[in-house]
Amino acid sequence: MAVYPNMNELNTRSKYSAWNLFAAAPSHQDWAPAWRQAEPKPRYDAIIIGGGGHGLATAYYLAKNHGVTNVAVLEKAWIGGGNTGRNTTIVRSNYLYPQSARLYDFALKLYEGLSTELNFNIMLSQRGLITTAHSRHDLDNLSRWANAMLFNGIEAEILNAQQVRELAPRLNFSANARYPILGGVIHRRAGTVRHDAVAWGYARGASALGVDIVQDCAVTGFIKQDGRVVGVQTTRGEIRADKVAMAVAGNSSQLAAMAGVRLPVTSYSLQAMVSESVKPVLDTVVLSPAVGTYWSQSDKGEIVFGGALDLVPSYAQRGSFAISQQVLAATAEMFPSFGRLRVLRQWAGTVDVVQDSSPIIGSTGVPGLYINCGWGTGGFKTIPVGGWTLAHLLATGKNHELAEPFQLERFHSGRLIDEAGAAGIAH
Ligand code: FAD
Ligand code: PYC
Repeated sequence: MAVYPNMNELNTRSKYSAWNLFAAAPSHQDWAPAWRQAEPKPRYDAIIIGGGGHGLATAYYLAKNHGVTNVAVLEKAWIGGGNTGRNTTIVRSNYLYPQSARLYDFALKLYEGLSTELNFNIMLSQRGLITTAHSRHDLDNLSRWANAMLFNGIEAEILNAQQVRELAPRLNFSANARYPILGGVIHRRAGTVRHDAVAWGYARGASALGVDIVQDCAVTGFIKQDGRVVGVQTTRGEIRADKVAMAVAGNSSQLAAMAGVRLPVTSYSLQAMVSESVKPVLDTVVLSPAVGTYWSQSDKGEIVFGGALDLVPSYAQRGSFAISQQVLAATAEMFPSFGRLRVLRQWAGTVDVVQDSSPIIGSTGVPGLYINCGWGTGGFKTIPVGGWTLAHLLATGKNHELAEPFQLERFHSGRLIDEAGAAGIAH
């Protein structure tokens, strides 16, 4: 029988890569590392700060789409260890406004081809997402949402209560349910993607094209010359570059402040949980805005569920008891049989929330420094498009047309894109 080492022992500096985890099992020896563990060079054409999905995808598309390969991704800990490895893996493109629909649907289309593109199974499962309605008011809101989606060319179907029941029979359809289910909307192309695989697949692809992925390398400051960012200070020394981009999610405002940029971002904890594994009991993703909770079942059989932001600005990656309690109570109410499950793990990530619930992708106003941030509770689904558009800007000096509406400048012009209504888990 395979004997696996203690997880604490594995979680040490020199053992960050997934390959090492598998290599620890006697039956999985001699695997080639999926990406090179690079040492930082003194100079690059471009530096990407943050080895989450967005940073790694940016590096991959810089190399793949634009032939820019003298690139480093600098990650303060291990790749995918931020929100990319902490999220609940839901992908969808059911947003309200045309600018968002274009951006989010391009991301979903890239996800649809990503396993082939990267030759790495990202385990995309388009099992559909049902958003439930519990009152006449909810039905009206969902109709408006579905109509906006159809108008933007995104598929959506309004369901009656019986249709919801056929798709998710374990929901609470009892006559005295506190949140009676009157219907819902299904977005059938939505689903889940294995989050680690996205980080590892992009890392592997970028590394194969020549990108240096440098873990355990925190950026601690910016080097400026005549007002222009020309490099970064790091825990492993100074590194120069013509262009520096940051994709650091929950740390965006802190890091940008080091370069003198003030962002309209507030950081909050967002938490989630998984239960013990059970046989297949939930074939779709279900989201109930009324109870602020959502559920899916992982390929391992765990029920994956989570709730709203903590609503107290914080950098603590644990989440408050009040929200945990709300999520658990909502789960027992909405799926009575899940009340008997044991919760295995609870965790949180720090998400960067922007007032209009839309991302920022573009220039920072400081020459040489570019940014991808503000995805709040919903930026896993956009990793491919975040990388694609930021790479375009770095390589060409021009905003990609999909990213044009999402500039920092919109907070001066007032052209906000308020997606709070479609954020799913509100932010
Ligand atoms: P990250 O993955 O956080 O990567 C940023 C990286 O930057 C980190 O690895 C960090 O260590 C590094 N970094 C920070 N500071 C520095 C520094 N100074 N120097 C070097 N490196 C640095 N989105 C969805 O679309 N669907 C979901 O179902 C979903 N569920 C979620 C559930 C939870 C509980 C959470 C917390 C988030 C969820 N999200 C979801 C949001 C999603 O996870 C994020 O928007 C997305 O992962 C952001 O990706 P990223 O690459 O920008 O950030
Ligand atoms: O963006 O779909 C989403 C989401 C679900 C849970 C957290 N974020």
